[in-house]
Amino acid sequence: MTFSRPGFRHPGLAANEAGFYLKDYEGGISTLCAGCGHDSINGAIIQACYESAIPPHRIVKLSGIGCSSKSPAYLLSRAHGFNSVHGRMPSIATGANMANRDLLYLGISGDGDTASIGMGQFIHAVRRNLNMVYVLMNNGCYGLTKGQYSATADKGSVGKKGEPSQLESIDLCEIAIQLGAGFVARSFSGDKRQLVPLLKAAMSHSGMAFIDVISPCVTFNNTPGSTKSYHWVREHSEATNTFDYVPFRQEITAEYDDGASQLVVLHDNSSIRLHKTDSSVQVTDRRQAMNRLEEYKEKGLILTGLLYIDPESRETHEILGTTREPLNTFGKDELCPGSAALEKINEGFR
Ligand SMILES: Cc1ncc(C[n+]2csc(CCOP(=O)(O)OP(=O)(O)O)c2C)c(N)n1
Ligand code: SF4
Repeated sequence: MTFSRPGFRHPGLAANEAGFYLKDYEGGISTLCAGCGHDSINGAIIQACYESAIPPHRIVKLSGIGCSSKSPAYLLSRAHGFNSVHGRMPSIATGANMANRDLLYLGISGDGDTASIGMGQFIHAVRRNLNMVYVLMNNGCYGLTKGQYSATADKGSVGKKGEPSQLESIDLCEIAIQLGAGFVARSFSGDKRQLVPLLKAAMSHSGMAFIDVISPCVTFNNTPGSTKSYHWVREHSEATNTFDYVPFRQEITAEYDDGASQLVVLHDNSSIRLHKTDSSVQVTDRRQAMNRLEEYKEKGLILTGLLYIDPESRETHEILGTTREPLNTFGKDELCPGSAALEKINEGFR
């Protein structure tokens, strides 16, 4: 059953620079459990798209299967959408992106969807540095199928039923950094102040922007012994940096404390102004990013914020040297250049 929102909008609410209201970015009413972290992330995505003034019809929302993957029903009802099979979102995103590079690809997945059945798909999309925003709603369990541990559940973490998790957990941020994602961040569904600017920066980044958002499952994995519960994450998270996202059209008037801030310019000339909690933190250094993640894990802490960024990142189309034009804009002449052109191509293979 689909629950749709009433068309009413508060007359006092302002339109963004593209002329759209917050309402234009909303979707159907959520059917997730009350208090589910995924709903907060969806709210942050809606806010980030509205503030970034991206026309909704320029966005493609994609997902797999799971409570998290139901999210595209709850946001961006005016965007293009594809709800794929379990774990297959990255290949659908790859195909669509190859056909039309002009749209913003927003993939939403769960830790079960990505770290188990979809792991092979995930790592290859990352390795190709596909130009997309990949939001992982990470609750450490399979919410939709009643709370079994997922591969991101920490060893020793205790869910609602059964034994503590016996296996090593997979850290998808480390994998993303290692395999070449140009933008990797971790956040918490309960921290909108951090998550919204992270999403806006991710949308401006060219290449794979992966955000692992810890998102408690209130029904199956919000127990005192779970490392993905609201209580645990609030008590054990540490931000690597706080930052502002500065859109290109805005004048950049950064005030820096010596040695404590860093400006990272993104491909569209927007920028991220980082305020580092520790001035030795170098987010553009891949090895440091990996070490930092491990260091905090050893201390039993969850490191949040922007973990790694490569401002020189080259996305799939740049690597492959493909055409700038979306394939659906090609006419007969481009698609069929004639036998002389074909002969020339064939000549190159002889
Ligand atoms: C091919 C296939 N295998 C298994 C399932 C059963 N299944 C549905 S959702 C899911 C896991 C969902 O976990 P996650 O991606 O973490 O999402 P959550 O529900 O926790 O948000 C599984 C195993 C399925 N739908 N399809
Ligand atoms: S079962 Fe868990 S993940 Fe699914 S909607 Fe409920 S709280 Fe969210």
